[in-house]
Amino acid sequence: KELHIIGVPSDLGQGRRGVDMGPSAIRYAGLSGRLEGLGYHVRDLGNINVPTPEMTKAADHKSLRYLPEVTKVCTDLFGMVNKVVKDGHLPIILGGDHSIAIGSVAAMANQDQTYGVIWFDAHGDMNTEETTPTGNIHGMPLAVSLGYGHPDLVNIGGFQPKIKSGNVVLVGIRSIDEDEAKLMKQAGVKAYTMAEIDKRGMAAVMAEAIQIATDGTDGVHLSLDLDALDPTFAPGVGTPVNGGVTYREGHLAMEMLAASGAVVSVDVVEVNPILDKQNQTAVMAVELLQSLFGKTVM
Ligand code: DIR
Ligand code: MN
Ligand code: MN
Ligand code: MN
Repeated sequence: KELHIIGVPSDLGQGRRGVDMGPSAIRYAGLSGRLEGLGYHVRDLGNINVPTPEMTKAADHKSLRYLPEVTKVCTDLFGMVNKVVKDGHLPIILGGDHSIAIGSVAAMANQDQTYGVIWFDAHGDMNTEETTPTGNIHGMPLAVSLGYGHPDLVNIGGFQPKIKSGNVVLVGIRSIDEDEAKLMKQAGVKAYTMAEIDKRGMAAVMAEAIQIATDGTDGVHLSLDLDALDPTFAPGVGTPVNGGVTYREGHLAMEMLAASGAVVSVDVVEVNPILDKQNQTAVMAVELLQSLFGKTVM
């Protein structure tokens, strides 16, 4: 299996500039070479074309900012990831903000096989137009994938919902909006908070998460928001939240996913080099991907 990298330099789903430079920062941190070092054939397909916020003069929707642009970007990404998977390769999608996962999850859901989803995040990403406190679509992609939200987003790819809540797991959450929590409960998404990771340990939590995401499915899509990690290790994200996943907990989670052999596609999102120190968040992302793709001590 070849690893195919797709960059999505979008900051349309986020309030702050800079996360559009995530794909460059992650490439600069040596992603392709590190994965080749593990014995993979790696192909970088370049970036999807994404408009900048400054290009859009149209009246913006307050509770769904840049809706037409995000819809277009996610539809393009859907097409590209769809082709990579149909050709038998494993897509690694570099964000950009987390709104792009609407496109990648849609593409995985469009295959003959079924996939579970493990969503690493400080946030729930379960807001809708009705619940969002910010209007930023990067706070909505999990809800959209489950069929909740604006029809333009929910229907990308021409079908919905993309995933069943019974095979979806959130890991690392510690910042959930009030009305977002209601939808999470209603949707029945399994969510592992940081408190639960503290109490039970990452190993126990990940063993359960992998069990849920692989139960009756043919593989797992990992959506990795770098803000799941503690800002000590990943300061270069748009919405850092203290009390996150540590360096070793993050690697343990990736190592357990590697051992499961279940991961078939990955998003790496929310890296913002402008807010970073010495590109350490992109370096962290690359190191986590090395563990995810099988790097071990010996
Ligand atoms: C917040 C922040 N819940 C929102 N979400 C973020 O805007 O909906 N997701 N940062 O990654
Ligand atoms: Mn997110
Ligand atoms: Mn987040
Ligand atoms: Mn986000």
